[in-house]
Amino acid sequence: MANEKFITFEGPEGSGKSTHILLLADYLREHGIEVIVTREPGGTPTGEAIRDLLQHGGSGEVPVPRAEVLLFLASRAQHVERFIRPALASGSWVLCDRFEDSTLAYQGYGRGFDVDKLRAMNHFATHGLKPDLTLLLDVLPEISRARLLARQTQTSAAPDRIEREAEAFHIRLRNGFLELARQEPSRFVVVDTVGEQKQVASAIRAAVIRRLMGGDPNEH
Ligand code: Z5A
Repeated sequence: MANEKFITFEGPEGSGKSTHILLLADYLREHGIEVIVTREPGGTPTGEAIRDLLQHGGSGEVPVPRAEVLLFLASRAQHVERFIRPALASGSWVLCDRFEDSTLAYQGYGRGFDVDKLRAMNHFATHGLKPDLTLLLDVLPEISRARLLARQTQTSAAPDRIEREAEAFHIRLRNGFLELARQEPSRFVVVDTVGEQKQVASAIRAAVIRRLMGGDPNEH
């Protein structure tokens, strides 16, 4: 139906990215669009190995903050060149759970590294690839904490290193994401995720139809 598009999902943990990326993929496939879903860190064997190092202490030691930045970027460079660009070149739409804005929000606004320097490093890693649309799923820190707690209780999974960060970190992070969206309104759509999942899914579909499919959401 349409030319390839690159859509990223961003937001704090527990905002519903993993849930809604799959719902949007189903919707697009129903409309005859070929879709590939991927994530960061990860998406390639190298990226998944880096994910293990970063999130589950795969090396037996915690990476220092500068190493953490470089590991996220290494995962991204591999992902863009080996997975995302080839998928776009084959005509697929690519939906990616986190991309360069997560580095600006977590390592920049969250950890305090210089945001402009991180932008330049992102540009190096992505070789200039930018999303056509970024859906920022917004959630208050207390709501995201409650959702993650409920999920951990259900699955008995332990919180990861970033989930254990202090409240102030999560507030800076959310404000950082909102600031990034304010700076680039033509790329971002901010979706409030307080409502039920059905309402959130329909807001996401409406944004995609309006921004990328040239349509009126009421007609779909
Ligand atoms: N990170 C970084 O620091 N720098 C970078 O450059 C990159 C990443 C790329 C990746 O974690 C970590 O890496 C992440 C940022 C950092 N830090 N942390 N922590 P990940 O990929 O493992 O996890 P995540 O991206 O943070 O996602 P998540 O915790 O799985 O959350 P989510 O995908 O946004 O939400 P979900 O799994 O779809 O939903 C969470 C729960 O809430 C689930 O039980 C849902 O059923 C429920 N939910 C979702 N929506 C709703 C609504 N609307 N109402 C009620 N309940 C809901």
